[in-house]
Amino acid sequence: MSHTGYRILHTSDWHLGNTLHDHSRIEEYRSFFAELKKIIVSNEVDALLVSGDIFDTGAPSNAALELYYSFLTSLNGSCCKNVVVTAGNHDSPATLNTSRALLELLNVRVVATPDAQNQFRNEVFALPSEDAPQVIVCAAPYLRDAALQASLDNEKFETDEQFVRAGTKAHFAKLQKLAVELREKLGKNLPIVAMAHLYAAGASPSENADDTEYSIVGNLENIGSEIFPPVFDYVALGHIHRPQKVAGEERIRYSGSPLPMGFDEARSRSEVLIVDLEQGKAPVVRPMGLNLPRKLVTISGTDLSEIRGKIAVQDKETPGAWVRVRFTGAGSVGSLRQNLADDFERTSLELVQAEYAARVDNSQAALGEERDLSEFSPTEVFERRLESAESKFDQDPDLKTRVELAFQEILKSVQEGMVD
Ligand SMILES: [Mn+2]
Repeated sequence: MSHTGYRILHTSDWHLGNTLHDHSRIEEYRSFFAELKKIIVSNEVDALLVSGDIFDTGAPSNAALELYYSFLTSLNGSCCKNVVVTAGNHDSPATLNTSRALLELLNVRVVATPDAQNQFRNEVFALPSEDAPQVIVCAAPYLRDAALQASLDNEKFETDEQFVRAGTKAHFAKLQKLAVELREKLGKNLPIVAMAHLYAAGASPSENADDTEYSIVGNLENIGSEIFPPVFDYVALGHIHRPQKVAGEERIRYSGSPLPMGFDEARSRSEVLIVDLEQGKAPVVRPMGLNLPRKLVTISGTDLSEIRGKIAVQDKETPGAWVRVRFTGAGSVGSLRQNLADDFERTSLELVQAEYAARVDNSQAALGEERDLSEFSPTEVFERRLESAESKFDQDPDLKTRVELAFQEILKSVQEGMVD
């Protein structure tokens, strides 16, 4: 599909390395990347923009890193001559920066750390190059306190919320100024695209009533969409996992995450966005649907026989699905996992999570000792052990983080050993 102007593909929130209750999702990611490559090539996309949360954790597994590098390398020599990757709140800037110089050789630009010393000039550049510019990009990573503080030139605010709002606004005002200066220098009326990883006011995190930890994280306050005035022809947002426009504006969009990050985010489709940018014209946005390689399904019932009946039906409707069982009745029937093991054995479904709704709804009760060990994930068990050893970390708070990272690393290598 040939085109005039410049064609970008906007995606975000890959969360590579994500596991669902200790089930590896590597196969789903392989399928996503194969589909993404196909969309890029068949639509002759010029540049790929990934707006944060590349990895699920700051210490991604080797398998997650391998997926990332293999995919980026596979674009070399294709129509997609440029890639821009920004850090999200889940990413460790240091981790992304380890390969920044190397990826630069493949025309992959990694923006993980706002460079306050240099007035954030590392976030503003022309694509595909300054010699033959087609678009100007303001690529802001997730803004932590230091970057917000520097953007505000150390002005003080009463509340965290005011600080985050004002800091974010000041940051994009600085980027806008740099972009307009660059546009004047290049002497062309180039479109300007912003990338950001934040929670914009008017966006809804999830289709479900229960928001997951992935939807609203950290010190994210609602950022008003007015921080993106029309000088930004398109705003490629990350952070919210459900694709949507912000404040009804065609040009301000969340692409959403390609995979649902848990049963509360289960959905029938995901998407990436193709955006055509041309001087003096409004951008044209086309959502491209993605096939979800594996369905996530919740089966709930007030007793075991109701749940058993639904398992048989679900097996016909969504073969191969991963299942969360929610027991919504009163009282307890002991370990749901053990009770239902034979039933799942007879199907193509996989029981990933089993829970008592009453205990989840009352998280204090969920911490009671009635739960069977099999209902805990290895991470939950380890976290409990750490809690009981809390006093040992008093001297060195970093030690706890290092121990947690080391545990995740060991866990991932064990899990991936089982998959591959
Ligand atoms: Mn995310």
